[in-house]
Amino acid sequence: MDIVLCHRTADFDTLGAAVGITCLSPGTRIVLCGGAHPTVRDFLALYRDQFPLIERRSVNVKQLRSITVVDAQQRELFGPAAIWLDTPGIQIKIYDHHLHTVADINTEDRVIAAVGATTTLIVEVLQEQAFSLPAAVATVMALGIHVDTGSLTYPSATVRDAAALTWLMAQGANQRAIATYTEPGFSADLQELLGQALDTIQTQSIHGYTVAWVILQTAAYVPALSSLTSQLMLLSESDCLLLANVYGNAMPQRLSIIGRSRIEGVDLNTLLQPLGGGGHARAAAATLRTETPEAVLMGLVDRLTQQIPLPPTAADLMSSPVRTIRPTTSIDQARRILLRYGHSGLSVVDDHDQLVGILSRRDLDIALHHGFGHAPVKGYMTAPVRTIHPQTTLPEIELMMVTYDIGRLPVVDQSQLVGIVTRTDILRQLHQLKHPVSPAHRQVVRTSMQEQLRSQLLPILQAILSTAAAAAATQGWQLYLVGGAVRDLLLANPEQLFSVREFDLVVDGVETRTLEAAGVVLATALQRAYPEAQLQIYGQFQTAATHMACWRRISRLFCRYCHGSQ
Ligand SMILES: [Mn+2]
Repeated sequence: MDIVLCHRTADFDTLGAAVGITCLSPGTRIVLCGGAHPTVRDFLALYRDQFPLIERRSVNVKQLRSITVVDAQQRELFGPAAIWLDTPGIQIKIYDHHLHTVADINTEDRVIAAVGATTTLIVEVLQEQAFSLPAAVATVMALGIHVDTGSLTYPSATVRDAAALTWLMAQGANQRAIATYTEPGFSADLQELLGQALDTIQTQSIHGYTVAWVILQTAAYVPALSSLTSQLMLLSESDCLLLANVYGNAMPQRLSIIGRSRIEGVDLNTLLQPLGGGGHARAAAATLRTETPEAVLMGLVDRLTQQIPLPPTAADLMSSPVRTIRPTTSIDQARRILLRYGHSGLSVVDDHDQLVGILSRRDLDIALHHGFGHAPVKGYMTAPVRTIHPQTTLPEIELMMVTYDIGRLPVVDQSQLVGIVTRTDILRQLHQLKHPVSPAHRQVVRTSMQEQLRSQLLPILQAILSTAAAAAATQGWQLYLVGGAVRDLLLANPEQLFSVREFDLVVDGVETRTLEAAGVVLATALQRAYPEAQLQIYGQFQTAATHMACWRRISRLFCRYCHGSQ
């Protein structure tokens, strides 16, 4: 006899995977090892006859030939059926997608992969062997993938899960049944518990993330508490939630803990493993006996808050220096600058470099629409301006952008404008976070390299750059380091001082007209500072190069004047 075991409190993934196994090897019977999730129970009340289920007590252990285990690899999750795994000479095979649990079932035959649902692994075998499935089978397997991947929205969902769902749809999975069982209503009991949880939930803000916890006392074990946990997390707008349920009268008390998190860097599996629980980084659970449930929960909250990484701050995310204009700049000039540099807005500063307003593309459009191209921007800019501090965290910045619908937040330090964080900076960061990386390798996507230049560039080269930058500043120009030197600096070993053989510098300013011969002007200024350098001027391109001897090697500096695109 061949059997496939569904873990305790069977969910759709373990059931869907088990049903798939019975198609792969006909004659295999399914054993539910200890109850089922209420929604699965409701589903089976109608669909039971479509699948070859067998009661645990009807299994003739002496005739057992093979056991397939799906969606778990720990013996205790199979309740009393676990002893069957010790039957001498029995073939055991495991299919699972929990990568970080400690397996204690003795077999070499394992298919373990980082997919959103175990069912996906079985679908891939069925698809490869060109099976065609009855609609009820396709439906329960699709439910397994939908429920375990949040209909492909959880970070654990993969392309393989999506492909498996596509195939199951083609096999006739019933969309109406899927809709019914993926979003089940809350029972009266759960509704009451949810109310109680919302009244007593506690929250704490850690580095801008909301961490929440709640403890619920009930007379008996509550099934489907995991769906209540997900719902509670949504309603309380928390980023991480630990729900504890103390139940029964026996001493020590039974405590079950369910965790949900959407904070990158938090690993609930690691958090709950010492208590004998586990699961995934973002969803895990544990059940234990304890005399001090509150102390256990508070201990977990404590360790959880220590796991929360420091999020990137404005100082990490901002672009600097900021392109600024004066309140007296005309709307037409501002429009030209925006067009030329592809910015979505400009910071307006007064003569003391104090930020006095922001001119967004929207403000500009309004002014132009009314024919006020010649008017100064001060009449159309947004003021006062909401600003942030270099230490403002990513979650706080995101919240401000969403709450006030603003796309650019100037970063102000001691009343000086030091940078700007735009929607693009935030998206770049959030997008990076979508691809899981280990905390050790995670790094902020930096848009400013000034700090790196200051700390790593060879002092003599820094001095040359500073001289060129100062000369540019006196003309009201901005100077950019471009080309190979930037690439080399990005790739440089942060532990070592960095040297380059040549720099490419681009000069640019608001008024194209004043930029005439800028390369020549700057090269001349450099030559004044370094009289030993030779100056060559290439008239045609208004490019100048100074050849100068410095620090035992020849550093060639090319100052290129770059025409604007208009
Ligand atoms: Mn699963």
